[in-house]
Amino acid sequence: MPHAPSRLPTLLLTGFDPFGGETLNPSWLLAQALDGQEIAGHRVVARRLPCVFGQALDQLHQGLHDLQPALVLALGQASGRTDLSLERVAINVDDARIPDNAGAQPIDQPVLPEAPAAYFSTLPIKAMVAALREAGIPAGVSQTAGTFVCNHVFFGLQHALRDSPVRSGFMHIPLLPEQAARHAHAPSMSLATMCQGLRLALQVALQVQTDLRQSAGSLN
Ligand code: PCA
Repeated sequence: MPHAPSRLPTLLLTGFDPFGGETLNPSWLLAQALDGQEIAGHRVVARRLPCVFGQALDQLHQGLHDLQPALVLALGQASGRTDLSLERVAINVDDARIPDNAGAQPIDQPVLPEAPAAYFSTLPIKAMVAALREAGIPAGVSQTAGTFVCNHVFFGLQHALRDSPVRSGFMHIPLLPEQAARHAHAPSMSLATMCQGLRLALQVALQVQTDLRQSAGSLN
């Protein structure tokens, strides 16, 4: 029996506003491209976050509250990246090399003063990377999400869901070819390839989540 759309559990995808002089941010284009789609029995809902310390986390928290998602993946642009980068760890540091879109430039500040130094992604990042590579899509595990607004959101996300069974994580993506064309030797990836890769990565994340639930159930 097909589910009515509203009955499907929600998969929250976030992307960011353009920043740093760009007129677009592929992370939002990618989230938007999957908005409303069904992936492995889940309905994708895309939310756009401002590239602003504090405000981005407020809006993320609002999305978590409104949507009560079953899985969350935040996306961000990372110039210089050559592949779809599944981030392993979020650190409790805001240290901005450039101002955010509201002009703030925190240096050596904690994201959340009372929180631990770091959180790991709770997504099956190795399985996601393996599936992407198998499908011919460049992907890798990244050991740092930086210390700008992306890491800030990733850290706040993992903190918000720290006692929850809901899995969450962050993926950095390369520039689009039209962005990379304005710089010398800048790596890029087409939106179509990113879309294909993201759908596959999410399928794997949801499948592993289901497998874990089933094996947990079988222990009871
Ligand atoms: N990338 C930035 C912030 C927003 C985005 O898309 C980062 O990597 O921190």
